[in-house]
Amino acid sequence: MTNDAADRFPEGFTWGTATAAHQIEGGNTNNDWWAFEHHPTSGTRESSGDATDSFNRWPEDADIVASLGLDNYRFSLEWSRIEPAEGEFSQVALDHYARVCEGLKERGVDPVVTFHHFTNPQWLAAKGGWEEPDTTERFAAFVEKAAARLDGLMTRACTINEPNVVSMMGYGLGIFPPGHTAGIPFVRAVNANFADAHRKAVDAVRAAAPGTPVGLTLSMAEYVAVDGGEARVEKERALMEDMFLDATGGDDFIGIQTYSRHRTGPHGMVGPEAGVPVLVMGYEFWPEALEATLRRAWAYTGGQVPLLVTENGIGTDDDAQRIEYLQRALAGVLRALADGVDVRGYTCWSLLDNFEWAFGYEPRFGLVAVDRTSFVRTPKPSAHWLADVARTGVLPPV
Ligand code: GCO
Repeated sequence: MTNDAADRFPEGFTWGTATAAHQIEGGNTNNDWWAFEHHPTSGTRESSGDATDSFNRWPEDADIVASLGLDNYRFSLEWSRIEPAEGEFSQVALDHYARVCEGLKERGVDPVVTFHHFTNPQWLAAKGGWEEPDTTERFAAFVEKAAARLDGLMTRACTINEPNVVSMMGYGLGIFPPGHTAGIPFVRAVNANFADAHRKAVDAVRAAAPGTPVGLTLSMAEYVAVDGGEARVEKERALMEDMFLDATGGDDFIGIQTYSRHRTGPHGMVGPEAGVPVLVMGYEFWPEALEATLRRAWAYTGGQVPLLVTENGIGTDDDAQRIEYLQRALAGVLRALADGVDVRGYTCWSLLDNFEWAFGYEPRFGLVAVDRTSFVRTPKPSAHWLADVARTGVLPPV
């Protein structure tokens, strides 16, 4: 680690903020998450319901991103709206997302489109979901269709969001759909399907929307070996990260998504360290994890593919803590840049307080608060703080 990092981001470094369809649109009743939320034993705290009503209010969201002067907005397509039954595509849904892209561009904001962000159409789940190798073909067909409609409108395409989280949470721990606790070999098999689907999706984007930069967005953590946990760390990372990093060769970027660190002993995760604040998500307040994961992704892949931070942020009701988190995380990005890690941009999770999956609406990751009844949006001080950094390219001292 060097101590002489500049306080300024390089020319062309991009700034954005992110959301995902199911977390903000509302009324996504035709996907597996909706079914899971409403299943009495799933453990999900509440229904996504109307979410932030962004299916209707996306112009307001786009106005906010533009008013903050951010370069781009990353959002996701809801597969169950676009392909409500297998092979049956909704022109209205495709046109909707095309309008979102156009609306962003009219406001000077680059659309960054994620094709899969956790949710699956219920028909796909009924056919076996991601444990079924044929799902990779079905996904590629959807990607090709959607990419063709959005050709020329997307600035970047992200194939699959955090496939490692979907497989571990859904097939290992049972807290995401389909709610299985099937064991590590099963998780590995699902991972392999996701890695294969990513490759097929890259090909589909390149065929249908040539020239659109495309990559995977991967959840990473700073793994710390505790009490002789080194071998265990290697095993966990191989399953959670390396299987996917191995599938990124030839991509245009790798999307790095980091929130905290994992302390791992010889038998598995050991939880937070005494004295380190623990967030509502149950993990440590540890903004330096971003620097660690950027360095690891870069070293592991041999610097072959540029990196983009496609998610980083914090669920908290204390917005001053959010600013501290962002500031320290961004200081880590500057240190990594100073050491030659090719990081092209930073995307904050999230634009809005939204539906945080099994946790419901309690964790608030937004730069912008959303009233749960009126849907009124109110930017927080952290939104203006990030806007200033993006505008000036200068990080105030930590
Ligand atoms: C994630 C996600 C988001 C979460 C965020 C905060 O990719 O895990 O992309 O959906 O809301 O990470 O936990």
